Amino acid sequence: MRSLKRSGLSPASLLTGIAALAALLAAAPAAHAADTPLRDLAAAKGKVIGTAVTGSKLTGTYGDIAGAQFNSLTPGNAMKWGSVEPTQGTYNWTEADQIVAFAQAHNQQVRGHTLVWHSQNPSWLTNGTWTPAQLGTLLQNHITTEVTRYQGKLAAWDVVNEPFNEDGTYRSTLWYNGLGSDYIAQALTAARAADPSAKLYINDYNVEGVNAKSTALYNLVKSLKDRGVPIDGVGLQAHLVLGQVPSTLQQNIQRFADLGVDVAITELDIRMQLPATDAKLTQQAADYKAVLDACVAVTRCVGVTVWGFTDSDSWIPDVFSGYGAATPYDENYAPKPAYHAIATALGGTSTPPTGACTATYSVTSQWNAGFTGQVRIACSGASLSAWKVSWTYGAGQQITQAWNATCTQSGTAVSCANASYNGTVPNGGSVTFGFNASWSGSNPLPTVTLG
Ligand code: 9MR
Repeated sequence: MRSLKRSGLSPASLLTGIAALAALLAAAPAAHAADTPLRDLAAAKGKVIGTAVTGSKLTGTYGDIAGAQFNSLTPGNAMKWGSVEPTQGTYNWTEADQIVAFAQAHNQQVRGHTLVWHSQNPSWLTNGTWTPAQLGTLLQNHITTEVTRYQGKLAAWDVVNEPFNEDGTYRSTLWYNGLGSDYIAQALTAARAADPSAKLYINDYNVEGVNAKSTALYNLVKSLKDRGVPIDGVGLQAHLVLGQVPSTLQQNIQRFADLGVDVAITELDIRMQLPATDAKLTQQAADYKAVLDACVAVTRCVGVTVWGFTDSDSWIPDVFSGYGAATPYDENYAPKPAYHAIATALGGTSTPPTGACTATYSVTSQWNAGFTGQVRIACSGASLSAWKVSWTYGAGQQITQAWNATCTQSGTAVSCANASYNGTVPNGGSVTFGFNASWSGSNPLPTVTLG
């Protein structure tokens, strides 16, 4: 084994090298290695590209993609009242804190979600009998406690979630029934007092196009502004159905912008009846692009958050029986046509190298003279019956052993072909092979070519 002294590497430069490698690994896109991460494309357009996340999943490939591709995170459930105060007066901030820490470590914004809702409240709250005065105090204290905890750390809060019925009347909830529609102004005012730096939003679904519900939201925002109640933005959730992006989406975004508030697409997903076919995935890509295009076209549309980036972390199959495949990555973390459509709408140019199959190289462990690497070949909207991947190393890396593939290295050029038993990669599936190698100097990730 090469000693530090003989390698000429000081401990400090070795540490720098490891830090650089860690940065590269964190930045390694899950799509084709040459693709520009979505967050870089979005940043160049001054937009946010976000995803809802589950805190316990933020390691491994899920964590790598969440960190590398998105510049904003929304806790899918972790900040809801039922999560943070399951017993009255007893708080559990573990998952919410974890997501905020992950976001800070990855230079990401956080959207707080959500303070006032009719759903996912603790049972002590929903089962209690409260006077209007008590309800007002509970609401005020909840908002003050939670918003103060994250004061200065969040870009935005979905203060009020889903206040309207489809016909534009107020939804009958614990809050509306006890406090009348003024609960909305009370909540916004309390949130502003607790964190003057967070943008305050009202968030709802089926308000993406111009319709009775979005017009009710429009009229509410207008009257709040007229009254001087703090309101900075509206969240259009955008839980959409394949082929049904509202034709008035951009017009609707524009009318809120003209009112003087920001607009965010906060929970985008586009569900289809399973099984997913190439035609449906192509339609879905067009739908994703239409939503991104509408946001990019309006300056005050701050960005788009997807409600889970992978089909393995989506609420759709649990709620809409027979539906799914609603997010930009499949269940095996292979980017779908929708991923590439988002990239294209954000100004990217890359497309999958071979149909819709991609090869992703990663270093799974590394020590002072050696490392273990892995390549994953994943297909979505395409399939393979045999595969070959190749890459070129910088000087100093030499493969010593491979498994689940036959690899040859000549100088710096590496070529690996499938083993007899894993040449088939079905649509929606993936295969992985691994190798051990030696390295010296530095160990940057190469660009892998499939085919
Ligand atoms: O993604 C959330 C899911 O894990 C929960 O089971 C569900 C319960 O209603 O809430 C989901 O998120 C919702 C979001 O907070 C508000 N808009 C609708 C979303 C989907 O239900």
